Amino acid sequence: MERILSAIKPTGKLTLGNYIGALSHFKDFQDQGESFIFIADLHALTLPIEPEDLRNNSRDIAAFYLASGLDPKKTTMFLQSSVSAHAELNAIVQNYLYMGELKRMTQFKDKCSKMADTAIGMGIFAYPVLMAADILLYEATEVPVGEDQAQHVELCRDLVRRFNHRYGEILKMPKAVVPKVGARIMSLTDPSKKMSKSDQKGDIFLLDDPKTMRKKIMSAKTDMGPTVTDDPVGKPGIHNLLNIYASLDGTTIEEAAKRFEGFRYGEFKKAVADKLDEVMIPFRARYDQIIADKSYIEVLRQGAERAREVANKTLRKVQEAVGLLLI
Ligand code: ATP
Ligand code: LTN
Repeated sequence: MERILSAIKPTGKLTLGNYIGALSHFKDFQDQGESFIFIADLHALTLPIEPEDLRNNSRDIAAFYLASGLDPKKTTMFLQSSVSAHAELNAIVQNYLYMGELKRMTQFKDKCSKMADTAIGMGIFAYPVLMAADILLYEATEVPVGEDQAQHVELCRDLVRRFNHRYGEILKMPKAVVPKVGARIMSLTDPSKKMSKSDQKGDIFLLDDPKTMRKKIMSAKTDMGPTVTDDPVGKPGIHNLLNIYASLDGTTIEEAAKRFEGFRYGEFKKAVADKLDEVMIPFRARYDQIIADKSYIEVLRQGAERAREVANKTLRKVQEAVGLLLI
C-alpha cells in the first residue's frame, strides 16, 4: 500500500500556484493509501517571520486543507512542530548529506544568492535535511509536490541509498509525484519568475476576492502578437495562462491551446478569469465556513497523535540502526 506525504510551509498567504501545484492534488491521493499532510511550520522559520503571522498562516493552511476536500478520517493532518521526532531524525540524518549537495539546491541559491553569508541562517541551508526527515519518518512512497520541490525529494532519495548501503534496508525509498500540468505556475507580472507566496503583489492569492482575481488575470503580462498560440519560449505569459486554464479545467495544455487558438488576448483572459471563478468561488465558500468555526483546529491535535505513533516507530528503528543505546 502506498504511503503519501506532503506539506506546505506557512510563510504567507497561499497562492494559486500552491493550489494548482500541490493543494488541489492532495485529496486525489486519499484513497490510494495512507496519507499524511502537514503544516511545515519549522520550515517557515528558515526565513524571518513574525510570530503572529506564523500562527495565523498555520491556522489558515489547516482550513485550506479541509476546504480542498481532505477528510480527517482518511488523511492525517498535523503541525510539524507537534511531532518532536522530526527534529530528532533531523539530528541524525544531517550527517549523511553533504555541504556540496546542499549548496547546489536551486531553492537555496534562489533565496540566498543575494544575501551575505552572515545573514543566511543555518536553517535555510539545511532545509532539505529536515524535509528528508519529514518524508522518511512516515515511510512515504509518494510525495506530491510542485516542480520546485522535486530536487529536494531527489536529495532525500540519495540519502536513502547512502544510509541503507551503510546500515541495511532501514529507510523507505520515496518518489516525488509532480503533476503533469501546472507543476510550475509563473508570476502574472513576470512570467520568468515562479509565482510564490512570499513574493509580490501581482500574484493571485487564494483569499483574494473574485473581483481582484479577475483584475489580476486581465492585467497579466502578455506577449507580442495579438492572438493566442502556445509558445513557451516566445510567449511565456500566454503559456502560463494556458497552463492555469488547463490545470483548473483538468485538461492538457495542448487541448487548451487548441480551444483558444486565434482568440484575442482579452477574450482569452476573460475565459481564464471565468474558469477561476468557477473553481475558486465554491472553494472560498467552503474555506469561509470552516474558518468561522474555530473547532476545526481539533483535527490537528488528533492528527498529531496518529503522526507521533508512526514517526516514533521509524525514529526508533533508525536510532537502533546507527547504534544509539536505547535504554
Ligand atoms: P515561499 O514563497 O515561502 O518559498 P511557495 O509559495 O514557494 O513558498 P511552498 O510552501 O514552498 O510555497 O510550496 C508548497 C507547495 O506548493 C509545494 O509542493 C510547491 O512545489 C508548490 N508550489 C509552490 N509554488 C508553486 C507554483 N508557482 N507552481 C506550482 N506549484 C507550486
Ligand atoms: N519544502 C516544501 C514543504 C515541505 C514538504 C516536506 C513537502 C516540508 N517538508 C515534506 C513534501 C514533503 C515546500 O513546499 N516548500
